[in-house]
Amino acid sequence: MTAPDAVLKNAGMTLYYAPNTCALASHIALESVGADYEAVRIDLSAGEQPSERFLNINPAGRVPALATRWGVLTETPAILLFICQSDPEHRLAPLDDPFELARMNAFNSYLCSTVHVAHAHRMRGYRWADGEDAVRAMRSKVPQSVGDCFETIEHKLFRGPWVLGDAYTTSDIYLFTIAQWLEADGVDVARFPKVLRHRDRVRNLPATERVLARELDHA
Ligand SMILES: N[C@@H](CCC(=O)N[C@@H](CS)C(=O)NCC(=O)O)C(=O)O
Repeated sequence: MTAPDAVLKNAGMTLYYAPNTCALASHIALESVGADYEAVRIDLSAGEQPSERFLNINPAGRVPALATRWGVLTETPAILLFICQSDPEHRLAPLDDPFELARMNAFNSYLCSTVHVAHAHRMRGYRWADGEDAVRAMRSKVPQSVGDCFETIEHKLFRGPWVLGDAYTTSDIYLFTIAQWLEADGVDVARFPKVLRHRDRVRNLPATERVLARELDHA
């Protein structure tokens, strides 16, 4: 692979995304470092996501997928780490501190493997259980299970002013992305003042504003 600082210049990457999904985190991270990329919308609602064309890009049939000259990357924490290691100048990760970098990955893994999965029980319960009652029971648990995750974030994981403390990292971008779903998940957001203030701050950053406008425009 090429030297890190050359990776995202003239990289000609393609981000496959859908609006209002976890792909927003990768989209904002690419925009934040000024990467050379094209954003291609996958229409999940029209069923394009499991199509032959998309399954050739990501056999798991999910967004985000980032096509690079070395191959396709999937899984938000991996894409985020690739972006910040490829562009160390923008300092979206504590790259020179192994422990802090591991903390960033721990937080991002928590969002990916615990919070996101709890949220997915609202729309995709049929993946874990059969029968309408079971799926309904999964859906009705979401306000509590997602709310419990955000209790942990609000009171135990979030340091302030940013997730890891003084430095703005990919964990902030990713938390912003997942926190967008709170209201639709039926969670009482008033319980999480730190998360809400953080969500507003990230939303007002120029890279976030540009990406949200683009995703809305393509929707
Ligand atoms: N663990 C994956 C999850 C990817 C994922 O589930 N993406 C959702 C959008 S938020 C998706 O593509 N859903 C379509 C589906 O599940 O069929 C990641 O963090 O990137």
